[in-house]
Amino acid sequence: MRVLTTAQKQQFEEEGYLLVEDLLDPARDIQPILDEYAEVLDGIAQKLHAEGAIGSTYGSLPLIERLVAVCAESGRNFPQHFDFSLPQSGIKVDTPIHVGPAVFNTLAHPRMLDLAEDLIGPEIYSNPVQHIRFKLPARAVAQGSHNGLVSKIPWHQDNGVIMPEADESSILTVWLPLTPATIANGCLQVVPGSHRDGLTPHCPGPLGIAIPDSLVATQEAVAVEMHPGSALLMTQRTVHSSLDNVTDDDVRISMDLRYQPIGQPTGRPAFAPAGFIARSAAHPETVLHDPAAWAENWYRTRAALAEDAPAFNRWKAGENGCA
Ligand SMILES: O=C(O)CCC(=O)C(=O)O
Repeated sequence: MRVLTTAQKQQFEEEGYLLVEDLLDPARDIQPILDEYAEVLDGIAQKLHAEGAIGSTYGSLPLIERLVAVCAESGRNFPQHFDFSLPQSGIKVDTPIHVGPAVFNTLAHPRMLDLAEDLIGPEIYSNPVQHIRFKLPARAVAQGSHNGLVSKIPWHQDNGVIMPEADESSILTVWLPLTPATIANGCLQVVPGSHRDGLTPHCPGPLGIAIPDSLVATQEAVAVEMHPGSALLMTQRTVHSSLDNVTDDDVRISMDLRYQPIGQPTGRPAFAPAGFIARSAAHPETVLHDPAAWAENWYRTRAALAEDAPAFNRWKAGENGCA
């Protein structure tokens, strides 16, 4: 079923991004994801309490308040415990990952796939470059190295953080807030039309792989505030970043998912076993429907990468103008 109008598709092509309101239903589609993560947080809080790292499990608090309390008191964050992907270095056989059924059901949600079909056609592959981000207020962020799953993300193109094999692929990013995304709690900002300028050089830096600010038309950037259930679409060349969460007690929770036509390189060959065919008109029998099988594919990927982790991106300090 079509989701986008011709005018919306045209806007996406021209601007490189599109805000789609009310794609999913917050009560029916988003709440089960938050419930699943509340269970993950409960496990973390119980363990920290048993270790004596926190004086209370904060079991009576709702998800956001509980996460802030647990992180602030323990001085620790748990991005990898929530994420449904793996880090780009240091993967071990027991690196935490959460690949639960509510997450899979979101990746495979018929409305998501209808939306993707409008832009990339009926042969749809779920690209395994994907994350959940719990963007914390500064007082709950653990001191030490920056982590883009809990803090701001610098200017980049998604094409810039994957391998060159996918430079000609048509990867669609669907960014989905699970709680309101506001300027105060660190929503995304995009540079309209930036997808037309090709791949801009990126450099490794303290906030991760980033386009140097001098190469970004920051004065043209648009901050995109969003409601849960709406979706922000971006091409793989759209320049974007996220703002800092400057609230005292709010957490911006979001998923970023990616879809592409079946058969094109994903740009993350290291995660190959974890990608899957999400919809196929030509070969419906190849579609993955089983959340447990998907989870198992991630566990297999993790085991393989614990043995041998290849490169995850192309940029190196000291090359291509990078300091
Ligand atoms: O959610 C964020 O803060 C950043 C997300 C992002 O940059 C992406 O999905 O490519």
